[in-house]
Amino acid sequence: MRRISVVALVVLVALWSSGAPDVSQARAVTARFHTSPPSSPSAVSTLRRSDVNGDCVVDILDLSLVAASYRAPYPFPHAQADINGDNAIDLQDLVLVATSYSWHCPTHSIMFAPWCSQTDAPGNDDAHLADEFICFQNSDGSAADLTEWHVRDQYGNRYTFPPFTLAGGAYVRLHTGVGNNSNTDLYWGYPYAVWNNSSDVVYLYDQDWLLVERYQY
Ligand SMILES: [Ca+2]
Ligand SMILES: [Ca+2]
Ligand SMILES: [Ca+2]
Repeated sequence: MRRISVVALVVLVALWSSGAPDVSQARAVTARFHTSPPSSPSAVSTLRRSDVNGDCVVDILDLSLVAASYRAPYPFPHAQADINGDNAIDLQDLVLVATSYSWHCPTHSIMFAPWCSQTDAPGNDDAHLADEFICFQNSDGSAADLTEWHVRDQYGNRYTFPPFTLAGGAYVRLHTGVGNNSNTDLYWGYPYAVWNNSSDVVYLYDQDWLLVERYQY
């Protein structure tokens, strides 16, 4: 109910500020694949970036900062309010904060790692399922137990981690297809491609289904 109220507030603020949303501005955030960790802010998930004021919780304060910068000319009053990094502060940013509402910083540091992910396998993805993979890195110094954590895409396809520990500073690739699990590679064993090539959303939940990470590409 609280989230519905927030979304309603977002829509009201947006309509009050600018009339009907400008659909022409809607565009997907393009994922960039790297061979090493990038330093660009685009590597930080929109979930974390929704904490505009950096106080480790996404709440009305963050929403108000985006609203205060709504459609402001560059330089923005609050540059961090451009959640999706498209150089405009608009309805997309408000919605991203609203859909992250009540998120708290996790006590661990498992993040989606676009630089070691490959959502578009070479050739036909359905014929090369083991070559389609997403990647998570542990940016903390200590190991993290990911046993029975969950991954899902925007359509609700779900994967549950087997007994697995990700060492501090390490990363793990989750392949869509079949293979032998190791410390660096896990295999979903799914019969079809999961990750859209152009845009999708990666959700990571802990063992209690609390959202840890959400990354839109
Ligand atoms: Ca905040
Ligand atoms: Ca934006
Ligand atoms: Ca794909």
